[in-house]
Amino acid sequence: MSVTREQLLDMYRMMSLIRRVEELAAKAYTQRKIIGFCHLYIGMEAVAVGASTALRPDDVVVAAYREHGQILARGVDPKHVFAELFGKDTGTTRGVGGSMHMASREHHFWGGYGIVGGHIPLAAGAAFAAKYRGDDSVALVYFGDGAAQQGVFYEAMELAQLWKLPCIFLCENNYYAMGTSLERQSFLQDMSRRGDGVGMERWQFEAFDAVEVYDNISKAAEHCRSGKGPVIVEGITYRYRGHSMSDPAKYRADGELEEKKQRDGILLAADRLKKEHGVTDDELEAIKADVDKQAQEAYDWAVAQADADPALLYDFTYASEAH
Ligand SMILES: Cc1ncc(C[n+]2csc(CCOP(=O)(O)OP(=O)(O)O)c2C)c(N)n1
Ligand SMILES: [Mg+2]
Repeated sequence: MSVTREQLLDMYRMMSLIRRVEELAAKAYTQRKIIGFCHLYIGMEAVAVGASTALRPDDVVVAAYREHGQILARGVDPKHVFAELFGKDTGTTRGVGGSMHMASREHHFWGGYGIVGGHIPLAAGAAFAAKYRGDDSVALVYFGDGAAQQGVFYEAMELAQLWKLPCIFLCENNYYAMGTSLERQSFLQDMSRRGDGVGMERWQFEAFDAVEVYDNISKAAEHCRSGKGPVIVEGITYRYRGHSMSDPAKYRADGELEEKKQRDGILLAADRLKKEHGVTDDELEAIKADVDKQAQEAYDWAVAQADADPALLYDFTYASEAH
């Protein structure tokens, strides 16, 4: 067993927290408390939680726009995530970014970006910085199967490989890019094979079980830290909701969602905790209740915060002395 009982309990708690935060966000969106786009991470929690558990606090994470769960998994308080969603001054990006633009300097989390694939070179840049400084931190970038069709992704991989940068390219293959299924958008079904063209270490793995994700990302991080250069890994996952809040996801085959839910990351972690560590149903229920309370308190706190200051709007567009 690669993770300890305590780590697995923390992973179970974090996956449950992400799901609850996302459920509350979905509700808030329908009440127009959240404006603009909103992409939920429900169903994919095991990826961010397994990956974050395998990383060190000083490692950099770069994310796209489906990043609420990814920033929570790095330890950012749900209060600030909700505040950002509601456009409040105490949000992760002072309320001027919203759902698609959450970042935390303290947590080395640099997201999110709405241009599909456009964020991937930033991770190569962060990995370059780590190598230049001579520390052994790594950069990990999350991107989708759709982003793996973008040209800029190849350029980032090529430079990372040429300069042996400590970068983990983590493709979250959830089978869809908006409403377009993987078979309709890509000849290759295994995005890690994109690495072959630049001679990069690569592999594909199933990312439904957070422990499996932990093992694979630990291996990838070890590879990068030992100076062997970047890796590209593809985690097979699935999103339960539509692409964004405006998508009812009618393009799925009948029964597909129900089938995928059999391998729900929270259920798999609960199974492991019970079978491998003797954790009881009551203990798991208590964690769920505690998480629900934490999420609701964070939500209520955020609703009561002051709105973002419109005068800040341009401050974050260009670097300045003040920030
Ligand atoms: C350059 C660019 N092209 C198109 C879009 C519109 N768009 C937004 S998300 C998306 C799908 C991306 O799918 P994927 O990379 O698989 O990520 P997922 O949403 O599944 O997490 C598209 C085409 C965009 N935002 N940017
Ligand atoms: Mg996708």
